[in-house]
Amino acid sequence: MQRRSFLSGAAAFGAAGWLHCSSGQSSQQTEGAPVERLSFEGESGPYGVAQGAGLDGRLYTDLAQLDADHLIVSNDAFYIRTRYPSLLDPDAPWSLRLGGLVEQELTLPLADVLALEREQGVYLLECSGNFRARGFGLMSAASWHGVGLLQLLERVQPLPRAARILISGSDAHAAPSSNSVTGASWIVSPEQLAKTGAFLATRMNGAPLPLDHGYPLRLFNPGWYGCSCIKWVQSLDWVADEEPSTSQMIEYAARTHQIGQPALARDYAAPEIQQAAMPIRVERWRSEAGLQYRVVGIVWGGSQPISELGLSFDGGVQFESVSLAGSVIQNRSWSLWSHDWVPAAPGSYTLVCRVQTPDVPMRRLDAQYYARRITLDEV
Ligand SMILES: Nc1nc2c(c(=O)[nH]1)N[C@H]1C(S)=C(S)[C@@H](COP(=O)(O)O)O[C@H]1N2
Ligand SMILES: [Mo]
Repeated sequence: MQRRSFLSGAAAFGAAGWLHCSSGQSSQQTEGAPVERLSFEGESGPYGVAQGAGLDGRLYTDLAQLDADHLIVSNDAFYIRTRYPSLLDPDAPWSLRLGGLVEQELTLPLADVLALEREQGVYLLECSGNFRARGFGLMSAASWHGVGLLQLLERVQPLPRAARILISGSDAHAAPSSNSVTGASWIVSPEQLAKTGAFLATRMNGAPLPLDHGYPLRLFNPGWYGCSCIKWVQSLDWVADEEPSTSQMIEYAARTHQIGQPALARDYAAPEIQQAAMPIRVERWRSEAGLQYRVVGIVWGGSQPISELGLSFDGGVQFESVSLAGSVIQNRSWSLWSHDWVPAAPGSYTLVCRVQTPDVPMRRLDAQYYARRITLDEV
């Protein structure tokens, strides 16, 4: 296989709606080899279009469009789970109340919070209910501005019984939902805050938070599932150690892999995204040398850099090694990988990934949660 010609021209799918974040040099033109993108079975959009309202509002991101020049999703294409509550008024004044078990409650006007914002970096967000039928499109990455939660909490004096922090957002939707519980709040411990570096996001890709993404303030817990990242945040309350889990925590207990439904917030495990990986597209290239296939994928989650991935085409019986060759240097966002594939025959293939590094927790890879299926009519 002629690897070099095969790997040039990587920007074939560079698309509107994605932020171009390279130095501007690389792979703008695709010469020669026409390339097709094969679709995964049982998956369909529409992608990139906001649909529905309130708690049932969604936008699925088209992950197949990711490439080295488009690793940040623009605000318009970023996935949505729950749209802007219809009973909120974006023009009304907003404030953040710091209260609960404190010596004296404090209300900060939005401007005082915004005055503290700073760049936080690029982080990925994934819905714990991400699912195959919509191409696992409930996942995106953006660059964020915000204010550290610990920094805000310094403004009030907790009482001795105060042990945890309840972060509450609005869910003022006119229409109820048949699939979701109304009420959006999450409880974290100060230790968890220190570990994740949680912040109240104020900007997404440099712009003020879009309405659907939590305007004007949304919680961001780096490394945790999206369900914990409360939008339209109105208050931070110190609460006691016996504080019950919130309705949002209970609703997402199974999806965040809790044991049962922990009644108390202190028994609720941090909803961490463990090491994950999946293919995002299969490319078929036609050249003089014949047909060539390339699998492009992502790795994300986890808490330690990994250097090698296993990719299986037979549902996890045999694995080919995919070197990540220094490309994965952090776990905050996703990283791209690619693998030249020489299928033996036409037919159906089930693609699954695993991580070879011992002792790396990867619950969803173990369960083949992100398996994707493709049929080749020719090789
Ligand atoms: N107030 C509020 N915050 C919320 C939700 C919600 O329904 N209401 N949904 C959560 C879920 S399940 C996810 S996955 C993320 C989605 O954030 P996004 O729409 O900005 O991508 O928001 C979280 N924050
Ligand atoms: Mo979610």
